[in-house]
Amino acid sequence: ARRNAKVIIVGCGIAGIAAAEKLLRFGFADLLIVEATGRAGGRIHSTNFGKGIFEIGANWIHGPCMENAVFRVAKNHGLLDQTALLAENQLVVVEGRPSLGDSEFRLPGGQQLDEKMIESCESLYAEILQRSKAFFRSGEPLPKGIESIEGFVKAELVEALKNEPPEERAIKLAVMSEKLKLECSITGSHSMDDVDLRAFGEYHVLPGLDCTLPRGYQSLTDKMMNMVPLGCIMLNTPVVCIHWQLEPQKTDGNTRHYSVCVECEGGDKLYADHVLVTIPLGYLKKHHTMLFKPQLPAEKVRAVQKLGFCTNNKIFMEFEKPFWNPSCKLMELVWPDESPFKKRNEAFQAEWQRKMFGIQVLHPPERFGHVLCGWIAGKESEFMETLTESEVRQRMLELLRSFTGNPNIPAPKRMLISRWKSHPYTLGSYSYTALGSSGDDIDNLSQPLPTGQQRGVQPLQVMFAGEATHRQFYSTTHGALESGWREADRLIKHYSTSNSRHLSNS
Ligand code: 6YU
Repeated sequence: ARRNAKVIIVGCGIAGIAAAEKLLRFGFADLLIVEATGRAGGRIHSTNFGKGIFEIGANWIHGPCMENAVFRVAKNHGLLDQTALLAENQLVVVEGRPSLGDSEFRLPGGQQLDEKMIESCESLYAEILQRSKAFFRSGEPLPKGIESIEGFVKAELVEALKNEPPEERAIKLAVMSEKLKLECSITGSHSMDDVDLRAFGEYHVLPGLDCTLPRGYQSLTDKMMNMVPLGCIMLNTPVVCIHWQLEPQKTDGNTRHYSVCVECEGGDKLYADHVLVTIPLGYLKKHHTMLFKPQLPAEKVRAVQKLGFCTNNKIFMEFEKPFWNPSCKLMELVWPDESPFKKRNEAFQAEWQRKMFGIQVLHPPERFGHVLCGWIAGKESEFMETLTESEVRQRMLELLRSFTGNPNIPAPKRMLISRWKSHPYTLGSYSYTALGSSGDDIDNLSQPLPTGQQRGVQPLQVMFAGEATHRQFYSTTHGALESGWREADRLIKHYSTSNSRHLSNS
């Protein structure tokens, strides 16, 4: 087997790191990771803030069980606490909902909603979502005229709430509005109307009670990076163009022929046999026409365009002392005038904070200090990114004062705001199956180029990994990690078969 192929990995997030680490382990020593920013980890980004370590990007291991590759790697590196390692913890089924803990549902003015009513709303909502996934599993036709998750939820609500007295119905619909906002933060979409009803079931939920990494999510990518020699990484090097299908030519007096050339900002050209692209879908959407020469095949472009990529952000606020109930882990914000059936206000800029489904209490305070985190997704989240910290602080203070009914709450002493849409090399948070897309688009995105085998043409010139290329686990760290391994395996397999005769001469 030949292991002297030159491999360039574009992007040093968990997908790129996983691929590099595996390829190095299998003897591919001529390897380089080229990363646009000054750090490894990508959307896994932990930072010190106040008393603790906070996550700007990925938060939880979703479905921490032995089937979850991130769980296994974190466990092997000793990065998990005792609770996460408990066998019973790995068996809990949460159906993809992060475990935020006990919630309080509040109205403006501070009034708390009746627990029984909330329970009935929550179980109804969970049932409807469960049913929405059945279309994917069974392949049965969609209800006439309904193609999105929100469309389906609304149709089910008409039926389920038809006998409710008007007042009860109105408040339940307001709670359902909040649930749909929460769903947007989970899927990372602007509206659940943008999420495809049939494709929604494609995402595979693993068992396990979602857990965090006590030393920060980045402790995982830091550990994985320890296995990649420093000489294999170029930071602060944005790639501007990937030239593939190169004609045989001489490069720098070297007689070896390479099929791919990675052109970096500033003009540096790096030649390779294989380039693994782990760039986020948000960046591909905006830059794919300039990023590849020749351009991507039409089918790949369609997949890039059809799959969804929007924004989910967090607003951390540190306070001198807590003003919240110590048993409350999440304050869910219900606006009584909202309903999934009301037309959305397109001029949301004046009241962007309404999109925030809730405010999480970071727990325990010994680890985090007195910190709250507001979660907000979609266009309102992208608009929030354009505001100054003090504008966001002021709006958050008004929101907190209103929903606690306490006009004396002091302003947070420190803020930390994620701004994923403005991140030039991510341009959003993570992918989702947008209306009209399907798992086939995800598979298309993951297919290496050139497609098909031609004599004398180097196979696997441009390969693709990253969260958006994983059919079952897109949008997650474990999906990204597995996609990196998948592409490493593809190369390892390629060089373990007689196909290696197609490799260029060295
Ligand atoms: C998870 C979680 N989590 C919250 C928020 C975010 C994400 N995720 P990377 O981007 O890491 O790396 C690519 C690199 O490429 C990067 O370093 C770039 O700088 C570089 N690059 C780009 N352009 C370049 C160029 N031109 N040249 C060179 N380099 C270039 N995942 O498991 N648990 O709690 C969360 C969350 C706010 C932003 C998350 C979470 C997503 C993960 O962070 C993400 O998938 C991976 O880190 C991506 O790694 P990568 O290597 O692919 O790219 C039913 C149903 C619905 C389905 N969804 C349900 C699941 C919900 C997912 N949950 C997310 C929620 C949170 C809170």
